[in-house]
Formats: sequence, C-alpha cells, structure tokens
Amino acid sequence: MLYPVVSRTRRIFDICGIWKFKFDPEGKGLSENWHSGLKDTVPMVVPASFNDFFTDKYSREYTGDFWYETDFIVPEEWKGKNVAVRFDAATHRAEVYVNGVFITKHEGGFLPFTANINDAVKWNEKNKIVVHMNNELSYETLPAGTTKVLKNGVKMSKPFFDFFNYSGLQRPVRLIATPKEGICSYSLVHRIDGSTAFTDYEIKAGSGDLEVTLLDDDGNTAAEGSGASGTLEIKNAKLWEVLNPYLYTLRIRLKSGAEIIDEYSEAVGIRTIEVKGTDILVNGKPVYLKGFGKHEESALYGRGYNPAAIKRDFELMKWIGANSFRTAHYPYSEEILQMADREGFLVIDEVAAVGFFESIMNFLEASSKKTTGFFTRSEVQTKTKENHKAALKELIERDKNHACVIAWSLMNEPETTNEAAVPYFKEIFDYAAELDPQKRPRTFALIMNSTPDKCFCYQFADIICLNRYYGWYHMGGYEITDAKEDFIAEMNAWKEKNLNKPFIFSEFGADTMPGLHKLPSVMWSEEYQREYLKMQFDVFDAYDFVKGEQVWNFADFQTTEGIMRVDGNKKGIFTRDRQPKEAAYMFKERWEALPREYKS
Ligand code: BDP
Repeated sequence: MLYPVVSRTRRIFDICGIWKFKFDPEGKGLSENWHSGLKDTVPMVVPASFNDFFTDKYSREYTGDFWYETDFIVPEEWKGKNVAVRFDAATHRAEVYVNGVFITKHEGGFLPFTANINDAVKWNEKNKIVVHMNNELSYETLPAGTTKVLKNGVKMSKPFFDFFNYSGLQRPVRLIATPKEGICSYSLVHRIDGSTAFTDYEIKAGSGDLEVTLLDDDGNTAAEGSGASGTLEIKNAKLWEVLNPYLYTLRIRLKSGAEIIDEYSEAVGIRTIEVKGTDILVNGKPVYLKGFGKHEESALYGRGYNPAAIKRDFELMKWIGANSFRTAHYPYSEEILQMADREGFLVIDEVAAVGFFESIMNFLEASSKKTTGFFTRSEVQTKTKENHKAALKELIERDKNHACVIAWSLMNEPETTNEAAVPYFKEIFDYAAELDPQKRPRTFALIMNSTPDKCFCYQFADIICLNRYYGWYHMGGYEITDAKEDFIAEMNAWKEKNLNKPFIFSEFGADTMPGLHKLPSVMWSEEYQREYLKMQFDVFDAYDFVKGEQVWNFADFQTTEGIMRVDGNKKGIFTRDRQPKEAAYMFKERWEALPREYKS
C-alpha cells in the first residue's frame, strides 16, 4: 500500500477527469452486463462526490448502486511490469471490471486499494474500466447507519452520524506500473539519543539486495543501511518538530548486482511520540494540543479530494495558532497527511468507526439517557467487527510512517454504557497495537453520556478524548451557568479516578450563524459562541491533566437535513468557504499565547 511515486523504475498514469456515470436504482446493472460498458450515461468528475453537482434532489440524495466508466491506454513499454489500478477511495464499496473482466472488490469508502490488471488489459489499445459502486449504510458498515425505503420505493440514507453521506470516486484513480517483484512496503521506528537518532527499518520486497539511504534536503547522505531490516544511525539528526518539521528523503533500492530492480523514495520525519503520565511527548518534550476536529469536505466537491481546500485549511490553521487536528470521522486523503508532515501538524488519525450508537441525532441523544444496545447486536460482534479490523489494518498500513500521525482514534462516540462493548473494544485496541510498529497511543472519542461512572471502556484509551457539549446540547443559553457546574462535576469525577493519563477535548462547540449578532447573546449568535467558548476555556484551564483542545469544528459542514441543522452543521470556527467567524480571533489570541508545553 505504498503511496504511488514515479522513480527510475516506477510509472504513474493519472486516469482522473470526466468519467461516464449512471445510477442503478433497481440494481439490474450486473444482470444487464453493464460491467462490459455503460449506456445512457451522464458525465461525472473524478475525483469528487457525485452529490452536489446535481440540481435535483433525487440525484443528490441518491442511495443504492451506481456506476462509473472511463477508457485508458496502457503503454506497450509497461508489458514487463506489474500494472495495477489504484483507487485512493471508493465510497462506500466498489467492484472493478476491466474490459468486462472482474478485477477486485473493496469494502469501506475512505482507504485505498490496488489490483493487478495485467491479464485483463490490451497493450497500446483502448481499455475500458467500469466500477460498480454502492453507498448504502447498515449496522455492519463503517460508518454505520440504515437505509430506508420510502413509500415511493426510493432508497434513502439514514446515517447514525452527523455528516452528509457523500459518495462516489472521491479520491484520485491512477494506473501504476512497478517492477514485477519490487518493493512492497516499509516501516520505520525512531529512537533519539542526544543528538543522534536511530531509525529501525523493515522492508518487504522481492528478492535482491536492499540498499537504504537517508538523504538530507541538500541531497547529501545522512545515513545508510542494507538488507531487509536494520538501523540507520543519524548523527546530528534534524528532528521533525511540532510546527517546525524537518523532512529527510528515505530512498530504498532493490538491486541485483549493479542493476537497480526497483527504487522508491518518500519524505520522512524523525520523531518519537509517547504518552507518559498525563503528558503527550513529542521528541521527549510535552506538547499541548491546540486545534480542530475537521471534516474533509468543501463546496461542490463534497468529500472529494480538493487540493485548494487542503492548502487553504493549513494556512488558516497556521494563522490561528493551531498545532493539531483529528481526522474526524474517517481517514483523510494521503495528501493531507503529507501536508501535515510538511507543516509540522500533529494528527489523531481516525478510522471510520462512527455511528456506533443507534440514532439519527446521536449528537443530541447522547446527552439524554437513551441506550440502544449497539454492541449487543450479533452482526456488530461479527460483521461490523470484521469490517472494523479490516479498515484498521488498511489505515495503519497506509499511515504508519507519517511523522504527523501521533495517535490512532479507533472509534468516534461508540455506545460504551453497555458491557457488551468491552470485548469488542479489547479486540480492536489490541489489534491496533499489534499492527503499529511505532506503538502509537490509541484513543477513541467519548460521547457525552460516557461519563466516568457509566463508561465501561475508557480504560482501553491511552489518551482520554472527550466530546463534550455542556452549554450547547446540555443546558444552552441562559442555563449556561448550570451547564458549567455539571461540566465541573464531571471533570471532578474524572479527577477522582486519578487515571494518570492525558485528557483532550476532542469536541466542544456551539452552532453559530455567521454574521448573526445579538446583544445580549442568544444561542446561534456570534456573541453566544464566544461566551460558550469562554466557559469551556475556564474549565479546561482548571485541570492539569487536560492536555489539549480540539474544537468542533474547523469549518461549517454539510449534514443530512433536519430540524437541528440549518443547511448543515454550523459549529465551524470558519465558514464553509473558509472565512473566520468572530470566535476565530478569540482562538488566535488564546492559542498564540499558550506555550507548547502548557500545563507540564
Ligand atoms: C458529535 C459528533 C459529531 C457531530 C457533533 C455535533 O461526534 O460528528 O457533528 O457531535 O453535534 O456527536 O456538532
């Protein structure tokens, strides 16, 4: 699952652009042989979510099977190579056909998959790739939800989560030519001793001699190694630091005598990450997390890969004094992690295990006493868990070498108030530890009613991430003084547990209509957002074990329509078109003043 690069032995052919597209509401495509070629299609942008281009509601909300198709040529020169197609994401599931031949299928909409197409392609001629997709939600899918059939027979998505069910080929699709028996994967684990860094590496590759070189940014060799595993010793190592990252280039060569069979290079940062007591340590030094829960989404593209939005978001995050974000509620594009590596941002990398509480308004009902027994369902303990583990494996395999990734978030707001969740959690948390060579801290975001007296699962987390909405879902407006007391009572209860672990507020926020001013404040006004935040900061600052705050959300974002959502969720500190609300200036002032090692 290496990120595709071009090197002396590797080639990429980008097949993004305008594809053919078609809905298949009756699911008759396969029996009518659509996989050999589509008729009566509309043009569709790849990569992008299909939803927001359409002007009719049926198409925007479409739930069910749908199809994509395009043509491509495979150069004759690639004949001796392993030719594969790589989908960076196909939401939520896909079956791929080349020239009518079944190639592969994949479950889960936010992680890449590749498949060899050598036997199906015609060299130097037109080839047809057809993708049969589906975006239905169920208890077994990540994210979870249900699919309702309206009285008129039309299917509709009912997510158990608070973001629009954007779907389609949302990330790039590329053809990749690599050597037949080349470099498959590598992993790095760093140690620092004074001014020297030691990087243990392990490489999986075909047979041959492996040569590993670490190059500095002038192209000079900083360290060398050979063989499938070993240690690079980097004298006077330049570390990857928070907001001040240094990136080396790791170059791997697979050789047979003087001949280079394969070459792969990638930018890598050297840093350590550790949780010690209530501290989060990067390179042995404590760091207080300031930042956001985000979404990967923007106007028109939906959840589609949008490099302009990525660039703007990082500029805004730097401007406001942030140093971190969580990839709520699914793995983001690899290019976002590359940018975080380059900008020195700390990332809590989340798998799409969201909606594990049966509610279409979980954000609201989480504050109530409602229980749904999500983990008591037999399909959850079997199919969902299988899908969860598969996604986790793909996530960690994809992201394990990124310096920016400092923790894995294994679930968002699962229902932990039922003991049935315990064995599920144990298996997932153990599995993450087993998969990650760097043994990063593992966490999950605790829903409002996962309080110290009710939650059966917080003991699994190395970092306790709280999603808390005191003063919004719980006693908003004039009742905010009571909300504050309840908030303090919960925090005191955590304090009494003396867990000796860092706590982060992974969510807190108040919906705010940009430009709505009201004196005195009312909920939804810019004034109330500031009052609400002031109250949160008072509480955060009162507890030494609170080691971070990631406000919900970076920007306003699209959700399912409903009485609680005005054209989406408005908790953004920035608007959906990435302009500041008043609260942005409040964060800027606070975060620029908080030292990196705040409270340590
Ligand atoms: C939490 C969810 C998040 C929601 C947020 C909210 O984790 O996805 O968008 O609440 O209600 O429940 O704004």
